[in-house]
Amino acid sequence: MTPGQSPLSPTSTNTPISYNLTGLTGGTTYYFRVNLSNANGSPAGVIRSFTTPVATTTTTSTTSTTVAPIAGSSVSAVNGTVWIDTDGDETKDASEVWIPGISIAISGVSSGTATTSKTGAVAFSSLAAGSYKVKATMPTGLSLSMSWDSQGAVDWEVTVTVVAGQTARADFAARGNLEAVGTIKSAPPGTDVNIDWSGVDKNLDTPDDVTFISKVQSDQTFSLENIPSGKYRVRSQSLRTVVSVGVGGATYENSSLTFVVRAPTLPATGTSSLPNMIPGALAMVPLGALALLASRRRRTR
Ligand SMILES: [Ca+2]
Ligand SMILES: [Ca+2]
Repeated sequence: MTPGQSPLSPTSTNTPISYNLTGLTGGTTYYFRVNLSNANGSPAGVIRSFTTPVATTTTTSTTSTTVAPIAGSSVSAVNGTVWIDTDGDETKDASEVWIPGISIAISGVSSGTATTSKTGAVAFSSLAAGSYKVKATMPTGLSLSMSWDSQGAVDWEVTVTVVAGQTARADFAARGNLEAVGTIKSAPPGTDVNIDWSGVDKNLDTPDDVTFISKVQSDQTFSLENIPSGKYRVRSQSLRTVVSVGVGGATYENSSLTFVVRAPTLPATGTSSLPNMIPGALAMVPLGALALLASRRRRTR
C-alpha cells in the first residue's frame, strides 16, 4: 500500500468501510492486511489480495487517405532540337550543325524555359499530360532565319500534346542568309577546312561555338552555303585565320587564303529556261494536287 493511504480512519466502526485507491497499475496483484488496534491488543489481520483489471486501450477510428504513387511510366517529356538546315531539306544531315544557346520556352499545364545544349537540344521532363506550346526564340543580328519547325507554319512555335508516359518532340531549323567561298593555295584537294562560327553569343572560344566543315576542291576552292554572320576562324593544316563577318559579309585575303562571305549570288534570270517552263507545267496540275504541293513536307528524323 502506498504509505499515504494508510491507516484508515479510526472512526469507522460497525459499518463497512471503503477506500478508494488511486494510481494503481492495471493487471497487477496487490496484497494488503488490516491491522486492528484497541484495548484488547493489536492483532494482525490476514493478508489478502486483489488484482486490478488489465487496462484496455480504446482506440478511436481514424480516416486515412491513400495517395497512389506516381508510376514512372506516367511521367512525360518534351524534347527539342535546333539546327542549321544548310541544304533546306528539313532533315538534320550529318554535315549540318546544331545551334547551342537558343532559348526555348514551354507553356501549358506548366511552363519553363531552357537553352539548347552543345548538341542543340533541350529537354522538358516530368510534365503532366496535356497540351503545351513550345516556342524557340530566334537570336537577332546573326543573319539567321527560321526555315522549318515540326508543326504548322514556320514560326518556331509548336503545339504538342503530351501523353502520359510518352515523349513529344518540338524541333526547329534555321538557315543562314550568307554564303562563303574561299581558296586555300597550299592545301591538296580533299583537305578539310574547319570553319568555327562564334555562335549565338557572337564570341569565339566560348561553349556555343559551332564548326562547319568544308573541303578543298581540285581548283583550291572551298565553299559553305546558308551560313550566319558573326566571327569565323578558318582552320586548315597550319592555316589559322579569324575573320569577322557582318550582315553584309566580309572579304579576307592573304598570301595563302581568301575567304569571302556574301549574300548568295542568284543565277541570271535571262539565261534560265525555268521561268518560262514553270507556269505551263503548273497549269496542267489539278487544283487539289496544287494544294498538296503547297502543303509543307514533314520528315521524321
Ligand atoms: Ca538538311
Ligand atoms: Ca560563341
